Amino acid sequence: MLFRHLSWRLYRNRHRLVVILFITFFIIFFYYDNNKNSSITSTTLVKRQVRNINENKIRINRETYTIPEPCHGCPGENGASVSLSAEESKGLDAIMKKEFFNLHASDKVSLWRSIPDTRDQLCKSVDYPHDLPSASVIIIFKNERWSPVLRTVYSVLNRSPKHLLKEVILVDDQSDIEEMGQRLDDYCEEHFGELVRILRAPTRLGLIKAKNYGARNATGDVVIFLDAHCEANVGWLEPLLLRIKQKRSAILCPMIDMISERDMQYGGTGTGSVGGFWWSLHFNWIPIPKRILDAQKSKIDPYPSPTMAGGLLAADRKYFFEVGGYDDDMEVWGGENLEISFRVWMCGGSLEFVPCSRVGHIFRPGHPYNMTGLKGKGDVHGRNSMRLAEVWMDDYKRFYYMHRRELRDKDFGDVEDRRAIRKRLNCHSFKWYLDNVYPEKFILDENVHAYGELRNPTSSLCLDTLGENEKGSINLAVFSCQNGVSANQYLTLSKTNQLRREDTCAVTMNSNSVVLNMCAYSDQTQTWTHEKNGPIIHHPSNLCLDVEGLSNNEQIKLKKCEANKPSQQWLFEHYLT
Ligand code: LR7
Ligand code: MN
Repeated sequence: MLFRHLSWRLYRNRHRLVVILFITFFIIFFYYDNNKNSSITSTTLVKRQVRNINENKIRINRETYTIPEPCHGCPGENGASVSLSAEESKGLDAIMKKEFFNLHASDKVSLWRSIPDTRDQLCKSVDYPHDLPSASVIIIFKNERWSPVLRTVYSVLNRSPKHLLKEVILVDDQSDIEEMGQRLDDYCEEHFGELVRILRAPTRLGLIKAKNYGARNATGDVVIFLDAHCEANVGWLEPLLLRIKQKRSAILCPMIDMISERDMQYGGTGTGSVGGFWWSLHFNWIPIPKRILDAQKSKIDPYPSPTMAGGLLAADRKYFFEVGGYDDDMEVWGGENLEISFRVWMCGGSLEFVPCSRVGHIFRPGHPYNMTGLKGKGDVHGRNSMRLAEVWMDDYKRFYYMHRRELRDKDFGDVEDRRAIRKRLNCHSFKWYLDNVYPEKFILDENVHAYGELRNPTSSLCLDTLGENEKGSINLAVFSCQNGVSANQYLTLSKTNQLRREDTCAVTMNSNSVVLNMCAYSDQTQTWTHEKNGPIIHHPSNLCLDVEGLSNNEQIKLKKCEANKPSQQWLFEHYLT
């Protein structure tokens, strides 16, 4: 009887029962899911962010996408540095060794965090036309991690006017990281739809070919390359597109802000530099030459730079290929930035920095991928640079081989296609580039009275840097002469009477010791006079370089000049005047 009564009541309330069961099921499900995510590891953090997005019901669609408000009070907001608890720091050393940045800190930061607007005030009041060329943003990656890659994507989606962003193309250069496979495909399809495309490289391309591959598949008017650990800042896109609209042969670089690899802090960068290069074909920064500053009408106007750092650039897509894209036979990493810099200038285009466009980049002290290409015995930068020197630098390639003697008879592959570009576009010579684009560049055997090794014949000791890194102040020392073979012994007496290497000049710090400093920061009132086989006299002290009592590795000294004293006689390898 009782049973009958109960079953009747249950039957009468059956709809309510279904609802109750349904709710109970959901509570259990969410409880379980939350617990799964309660211990903080990099993957669970990522999952949590994925869930945040679901909760916010974001459907990104080409016309209407919106990205949630930055997460107030969350770690890393407004570009702040992120601290980790002792628990979260576990295993960090191993991560830093593998990834070369703090992945745990990155995973704590929202994928669409806010960052400080680092632009000059003037940039904020520029009115950009609505009608600008459209952009394809190409992000290449090899073994990059989920949170920095997606933060790069979100920063682009978040801070680009919708009507100007044609697409984001992710080029996966055969990453070995599982989460960047199917899971990334699913995530992108679900959240970004057709706006973000993923291309999987058929073989390991290396970053240079990966950029070509991405660009060949792009459909926007303009291609913009980004590394996969960047954050595009407010208003980054419009100034690039406007400049390309004005000049289709301008290749543009945003200003590169710093994201700390240790704690994810976003910091602005100064605008006081342009790109230069060392004759060893490494990139360097130099202070903006006065001639460039003088020509700039407003400090927020784009300004020319002799070279660019590398990765982050915008170009008219068709022009990019007309002027030769990147060299498809360069491997893995390096050299392509100087190659495109020389090429664009020599072939009638220009390379410009755009102060109002800012993009942050995580600078890592190493690479989370294998750097040995198949050719050139693993020295990918060396071989890539040979290719660029052989095609673009004419006789000036001698300075590269001065640094890299061992490469002189090495194979650098076939460069006929690259030389054909030079011919087809009727490009200028490298001398033209040096004279017109980079007149500040010191030419080691032209802007000089004498050059080569600097020998004291009696002792056969030569002045030598001992291979010290010349970025800081280093001692000028002596070492047995190497008969012109060692780049460490290369010195010049410049036309301005500096005792100078490529970018460092000899000066005295206290009365009689001699050091090499960056010439730009050296005391330019310190000069040297010398005649063949005679002494080298320092001014204004009127003391002479003297090897008396010195042996290998010791710092050269200045002593009172004495006529015909053998330890004060010097001979350069070559004299011009
Ligand atoms: O085989 C590879 N395949 C790739 O797709 C090797 C790398 N990559 C990807 C990689 O995942 C990353 O997204 O290529 C991108 C660049 O590699 P990074 O970030 O390891 O190198 P980097 O930051 O030292 O690279 C700088 O120099 C390179 C020289 O070839 C390229 O020009 C990079 O684009 C360049 N990066 C920048 O210029 C960022 C700003 C630096 C400054 C100032
Ligand atoms: Mn990088």
